[in-house]
Amino acid sequence: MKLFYKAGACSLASHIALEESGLPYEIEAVDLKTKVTASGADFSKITAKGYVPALLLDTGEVLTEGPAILQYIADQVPAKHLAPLNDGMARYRLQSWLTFIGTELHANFTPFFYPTSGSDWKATAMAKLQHRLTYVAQHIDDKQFLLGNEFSIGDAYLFTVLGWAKHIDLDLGKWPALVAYQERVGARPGVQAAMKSEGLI
Ligand SMILES: N[C@@H](CCC(=O)N[C@@H](CS)C(=O)NCC(=O)O)C(=O)O
Repeated sequence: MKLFYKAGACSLASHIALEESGLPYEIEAVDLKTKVTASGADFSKITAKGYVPALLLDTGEVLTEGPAILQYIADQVPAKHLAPLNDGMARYRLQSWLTFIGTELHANFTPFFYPTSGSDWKATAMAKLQHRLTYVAQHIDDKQFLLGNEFSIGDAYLFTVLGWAKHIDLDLGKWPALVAYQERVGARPGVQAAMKSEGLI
């Protein structure tokens, strides 16, 4: 498998999942402005969506959309418990979290990363982030990880998105549970390896 990524972007979650899976994989950086990959390939031909993450499978197929990629990786290695088995409520709870992180957190960081975003949009997004992060902090308060005591792909995604707070005017210090969670997840060898490989630490 090969993961197309941009350092520190949402593709970091897939990178962490690959590390945690123990599966063999490669990575290739993408310049999202020019849509050219590190080896000089036209990224628009790999995925017409033009954004990361994109996972080139061993079959030659390309899978896009972070939550789908994360679940694909987890399902290759069920013994690693990166996602609950797809046979009951626990999996739907994970999907609920992946959707929440994607649409309520990730999407509300987006305006801060584009110079053309207006101040009204940013103010609305910041208010939503404050509200949603308070919800996450309350949920995580008595837990090690998003789903309880075991790390999952939900944590790979949440950790990645929380890492963006330092790039915008959002101090996570007001939620000690989130700061402790960030430290806990960030200390995992798989997370450290993915971050080192992207030049983030
Ligand atoms: N819906 C996509 C969104 C992916 C996304 O937002 N990717 C960003 C980086 S975090 C990107 O590549 N942006 C460049 C672009 O939109 O052209 C997913 O969940 O995978």
